[in-house]
This record gives sequence, structure tokens and C-alpha cells, in this order.
Amino acid sequence: MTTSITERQLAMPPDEFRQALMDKGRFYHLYHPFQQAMAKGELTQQQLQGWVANRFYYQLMIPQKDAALLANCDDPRARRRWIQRLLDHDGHEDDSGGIEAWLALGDAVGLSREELVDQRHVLPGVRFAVDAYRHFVATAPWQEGAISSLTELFAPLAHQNRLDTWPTHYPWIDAHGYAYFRKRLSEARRDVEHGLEVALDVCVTAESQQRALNILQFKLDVLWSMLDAMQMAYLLDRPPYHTVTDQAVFHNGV
Ligand code: AHQ
Repeated sequence: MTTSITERQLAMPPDEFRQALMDKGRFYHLYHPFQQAMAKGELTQQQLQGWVANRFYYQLMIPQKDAALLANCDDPRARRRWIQRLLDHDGHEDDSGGIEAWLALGDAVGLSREELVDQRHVLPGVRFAVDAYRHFVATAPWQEGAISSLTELFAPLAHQNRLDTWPTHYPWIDAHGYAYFRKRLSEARRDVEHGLEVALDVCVTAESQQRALNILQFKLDVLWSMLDAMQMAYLLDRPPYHTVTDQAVFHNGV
């Protein structure tokens, strides 16, 4: 793809563009009221179970999203690095993987494997946000898919926050459930190095840099909207169809 001198002259220098990506961190879902209540120990066991069960749908989707990115990627070097993300979640050799670790988190907060896997707790708003993310990556150029994963620039903050606050605020949670958060501390830092390399490599015009910032904002919206749905259902006591029935209404995917 050729770019004119003018387009390149109007672009932010790499360090400034990197900082513009980092500045998006103020919209990260760590600052959502649901996540803030979690960090202050204000969640009940049922509310925390709701978060774990809904986030499981996101975790399940991640390796499928990454497989969709790989399918769009024509660069063997990039594929060799990116495929590690699937292995991190699906497991390989002696690592049972992030999905199994999240099921252990479910067990630690009192959720059965069955009720996580059958998706009975997945809220419509969570499903739509997660599916929108997976659809974006499946239909976008692989470089844009890589850029959309850059919310993980801020993820170590979230994982460390849980490791720092849950033992004090939620002593009833068995510590074996924390393995996932510890696992992601190092994996997320490694993953964003690759994502940032891709972004800085391809975003060399003002237009492509603005497109990258828009993609990152889309993914921040995905994460924020997931917690909006959980806040409605679990904090504001307005679950889906609450004006029609007091029973849980759900489907397990179409
Ligand atoms: O556990 C998370 C994870 O494996 C990933 C993969 C990455 C992506 O490809 O979009 N994003 C992501 C995230 C994980 N955990 C979230 C959290 O708050 O625990 C954060 C989320 C992200 O920042 O996108």
C-alpha cells in the first residue's frame, strides 16, 4: 500500500501514536462501576458468580477469535507468534490452558462446570458485545484484528487489582481460582508487545492512526458494554425480562 509524503507528514511520530493508544486506557473497563464495586469488596457471591459466568463466554470466544485472525493472516512469521495465544487458552503440553483455569475460577467462586459451559448465565448484552468482537476480527484485515487486542495494554492492571483485592474482600474464594489472573500477567504483557509492533508498523499515516484509535475504542466499548449488562442485571436488579417474569430467561447460542 503506497502512501503519499503528505499523508506520512501528517502522521504522529511513533512515540506520540503509542502514547495516543495508551491514553485510551482511561476508558478501560477497570474504571467501570461494576469493576470498581468488585475492587472495593462490595459484590455478593452471586454478583461475583455472575461476572465469572459471563466473562467465561468472553474467554471461550478468545481462541476462536484468534483462529479467525490467523485465517486472515498471510504472514507466516506473524502466524507463528499469534498461534501462541490459542495455545495459552486451549492448553498445550503441561499447560491445561486459560479456559480450564477459568473453569477453576468458576469452581473457586461456587459455580459448577456445567452451568458455565451451558451458558445459562450469559446475559444478552454480554453475548452481543462478545459476538461483535469476534465478528469484527473475523471480517477485518488481520492487522486490525491485532490492533483490537490492544486493550490488553491495560489488562495487567485489572489482573493485579484482582490478585491484590480479592483475598481480603472475598476470603471465601479458594486461592486455586486465582491461577488465571497470575497466568495472564505475563501472557498479556507478551501479547501486547506483538500487537504494538503490528500497530506501529502499519499505522504510518494520519488516517490509519485514527482508524487504529477507533478500533481500540470499539474494543473498549465491547468490554464496557459487557459490564453495563452485568451492572443492570446484578447491581441494579434489572435482569433481562425482569418486568415480565422473575425466572431466568436464556438461550445457549444460535
Ligand atoms: O483474559 C483476557 C484475555 O485472555 C484477553 C485476550 C485479549 C484479546 O485478544 O482481546 N483481551 C483479553 C482480556 C482478558 N481479560 C480481561 C480482564 O479484564 O480480565 C481484559 C481483556 C482485554 O483487555 O481485552
